[in-house]
Parts: sequence; structure tokens; C-alpha cells
Amino acid sequence: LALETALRNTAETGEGLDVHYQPLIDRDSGEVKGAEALLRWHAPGLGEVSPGDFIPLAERSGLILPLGRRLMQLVAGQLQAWREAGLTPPRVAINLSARQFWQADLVDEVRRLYEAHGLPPGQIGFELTESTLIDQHQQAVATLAALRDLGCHIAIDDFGTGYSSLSYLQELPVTTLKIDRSFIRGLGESRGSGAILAAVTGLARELGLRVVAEGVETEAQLEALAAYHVTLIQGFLTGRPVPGATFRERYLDRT
Ligand code: G
Ligand code: G
Ligand code: MN
Ligand code: NA
Repeated sequence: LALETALRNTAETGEGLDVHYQPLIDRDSGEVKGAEALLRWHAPGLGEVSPGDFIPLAERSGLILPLGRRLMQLVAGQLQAWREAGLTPPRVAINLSARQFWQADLVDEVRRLYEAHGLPPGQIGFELTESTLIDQHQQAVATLAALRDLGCHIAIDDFGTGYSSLSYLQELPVTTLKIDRSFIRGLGESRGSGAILAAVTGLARELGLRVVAEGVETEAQLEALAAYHVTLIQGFLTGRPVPGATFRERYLDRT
């Protein structure tokens, strides 16, 4: 309960909220092709709270809505600041939970965000899970299409762990599949992971979708991914989530 009270406070004031950015790397060129924004919370008086603990609490309590709004503003402000400093930040993806995705004014809010911060089309994108998209198919398609019209990349996060039927996937205006890290971990260990990787990459090719491997931690996994022609890599091996200032030093200041 103390935690929920603290989180409510933070949702109101923004105090203790921070964003970390994890790079998405093209393994062939070494270039940064994007970043994922990840919420971090230093609860006043309580210390660092893991997202694994506070995100579920935020979901249950509904606080994910104001927190998510704050995150979007922090990310948009950061991108604007980098651009005004003459840097060229990559696309940044924001995780949206079901509650956030189904907010009636989501698209308007995103549109306003782009305008207020002078961001070019596509500068901010989103990650959603299969379970979020499985309900109310027509409405999901309409919302995704509206976000696509703003240039947003849309990734299906943790792909392979949900229940997407292939015909369903085909109708969704998404751009990217992020292969769940459980399949990456299993590479070279279990036959099943390789089979799933082959199926997902084949499917993505047919549908014209980008594939990102998430949770890549070892050179062996990176090597194994080459066999499936997966070139976009996100994981501790290629870069951990880091504060904005560190992200800038490491990935944006090199000219
Ligand atoms: O951040 P890791 O760094 O531990 O994140 C743990 C989980 O929290 C992941 O599933 C991630 O998608 C989720 N998460 C992180 N930031 C956000 C956020 O801003 N919004 C939502 N909905 N989920 C987030
Ligand atoms: O659910 P989602 O895919 O958005 O989760 C993002 C989470 O994955 C963040 O908590 C981030 O810290 C974590 N993450 C990123 N790369 C790796 C990795 O290589 N290994 C593990 N175990 N977690 C990772
Ligand atoms: Mn994600
Ligand atoms: Na994921």
C-alpha cells in the first residue's frame, strides 16, 4: 500500500521518474536503428523500484495512464532537446499496455505530442503485445492505422508468446515483430526455438515486416541469429538500457 501511495504521488508530480533508452543495433553496420524507452522509478524514500514490480502495480491501479503520459512527454522532450542540439536521434519506441492503447484519445495525444515538440513523422513509435491487439479487431486496426499515418512504427512485442493467428496478423497495420527473448535464450539449446525462429522470420518476410531479436546476451546467440537473417538486435550484448545522457554520449555524439 505504501508503494501504491508513493506511485500515486509520482504520477501526480513526476518526481523520481526517469527514462532509460536501450539501443537497437544493426548487426551488419553497427548502426543504431532505434531505441526502446523504458520507465525507471526511484521512489522517494523507498529507493529504486524495479519495473517488474511497479508496472504491474500501475496496471492494477490504473496509474499506468498518468505514468504513461508522463513517459511520453519525457521522451518527446528528450528527442526535441537532442534535435535542437543538432543531433539526429533514431526512432524511439514506447511500450503501451492494453489500457493505454484502448484510451479513446490516444491518437490525438500522440498527434499533439508530435506537434508540441516539433518531431518529424515517425520519430516516436510503439510496442504492443499480441494480447492487447487480440480484442476488438476492427478498432485495433483503426487505431494502428491512425498511428501509422503519423509515421509511427508499430512493433508487436514479445512475439511468439501470444495467440496471434496468422490471418489476424496479416490484417494488422504493424511494421515490426520483436521475437520474444525466451526463443533467443533457447537458441542452440532446444530445437524448438530454432523452429520458431525460422517460422517467425519466414512469416515476417512474407508479410514485409521487420524482425527484431530481443534479449540477445551472448555472441553465440548473435551467431545463431545470422542463420535466420535476423539483423536487428536488441539486448544486453549490444547495449543495456541507459539514461538519456549516456545514450547521447554513446550513440549520438559520435559524428
Ligand atoms: O524495463 P525492464 O527494464 O525491466 O521492463 C520491465 C517491463 O516493464 C517490460 O515488460 C517493459 O515492457 C515494461 N515497461 C517498461 N517501461 C514501460 C512503460 O513506460 N509502459 C509500459 N506499459 N510498460 C513498460
Ligand atoms: O517486455 P519488454 O520486451 O518491453 O521488456 C523490455 C525489458 O527487457 C526491459 O526490462 C529490458 O531491461 C529487458 N532486456 C533488454 N535486453 C535484455 C537482455 O539481453 N536480457 C534480458 N534478460 N533482459 C533484457
Ligand atoms: Mn518492449
Ligand atoms: Na519485448
